Amino acid sequence: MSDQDKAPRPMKVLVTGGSGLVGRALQQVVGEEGGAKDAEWVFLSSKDADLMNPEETLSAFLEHEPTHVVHLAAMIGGLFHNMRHNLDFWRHNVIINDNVLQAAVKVGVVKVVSTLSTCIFPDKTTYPIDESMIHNGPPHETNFGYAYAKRMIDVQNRAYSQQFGGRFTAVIPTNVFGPHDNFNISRGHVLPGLVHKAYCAQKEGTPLVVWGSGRPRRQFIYSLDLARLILWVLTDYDEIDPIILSVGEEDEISIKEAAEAVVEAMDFKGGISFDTSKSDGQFMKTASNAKLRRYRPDVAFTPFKQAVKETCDWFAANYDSARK
Ligand code: NAP
Ligand code: GFB
Repeated sequence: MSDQDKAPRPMKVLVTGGSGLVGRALQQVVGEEGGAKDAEWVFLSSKDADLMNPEETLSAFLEHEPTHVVHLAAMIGGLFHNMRHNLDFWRHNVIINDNVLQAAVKVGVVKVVSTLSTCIFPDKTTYPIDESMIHNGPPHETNFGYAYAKRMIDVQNRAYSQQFGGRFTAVIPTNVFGPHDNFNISRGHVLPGLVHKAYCAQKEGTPLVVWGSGRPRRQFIYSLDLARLILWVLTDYDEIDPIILSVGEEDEISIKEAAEAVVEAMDFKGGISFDTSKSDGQFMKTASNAKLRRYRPDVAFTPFKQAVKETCDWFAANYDSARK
């Protein structure tokens, strides 16, 4: 019996990187609010398969036979981790991405949603950045390894979709934060780093040290809001071209303002100091969410201070088990 005669397989979604910040948010949203109708969900961690290994990757895909994939798995980290490991960020992500997309084709996955980042856009650019600008020039020198690896997903998506006809697309989140983040101070991102540092400074009676000048600007999206949007992309977005998933330009804040939000959420009384010997990294990467709003005029985001408070409360309640 040909494939065409077979009834379409029931929807089964395989999530790579299911144990990370975004993966755990997706698990929560699917569990509490329902995922795609009647779909079965499988969330992988590296314990299930090392996606750097092509055999283990294919074996996981053959075991689960997904119809859809949300590809979150990656080597990721904050500015300072990227600055120290550009080659590792390039190699790990290029290998993981090729293994995952190749395995998806081999088991007949009909749609893959991969993840880029707003930090992969050209450093010298006009603002706000939009989806058309990904390949218009070199990325910032602090994270070029990660940036080029992620940009190749967009190239692969076009090639796979052209050659095999599947719908391989990608989302482009801005800086994400929330429960289950990587709170490691030297390898993690700014918000979890500030939460962890404020928690320790509170216990030690020392000031909160913010790295850099505090002047750079960022847009932050709460992991649960991002998870809801990824779910929408999985079920309702049919372009191969990627889509930025971010709060609006008007919600961009400075690192100093982000630190002040953490101080308020933790009721921290120890004062803030700035270690300007540390890099500021990219000053800004203001992204437009106009394309998202064209599709989803109703889109709403958790108020930033509420999201920071929920993240701080989660960290304090899960300090012993949190990644730090
Ligand atoms: P994360 O918290 O660091 O989680 C990474 C996930 O990838 C974990 O589940 C990890 O598994 C898995 N993984 C890493 N290496 C693996 C390997 N060799 N084999 C199998 N699994 C592996 O990352 P995240 O913040 O959730 O990011 C998810 C996606 O969003 C990434 O593609 C990232 O580039 C993108 N993104 C993130 C941000 C952000 O600010 N966080 C911003 C823009 C885009 P283990 O738990 O077993 O290690
Ligand atoms: O999240 P982050 O590390 O990465 O933020 P990027 C770096 C900015 O926050 C710099 C300041 O301006 C830092 O000086 N900062 C202040 C801190 N205190 C801290 C702290 O305790 N920890 C950290 N990490 N920063 C990343 C890319 O850029 O964006 C990655 O390098 C990734 O590839 C991520 O895509 C989303 O936002 O600068």
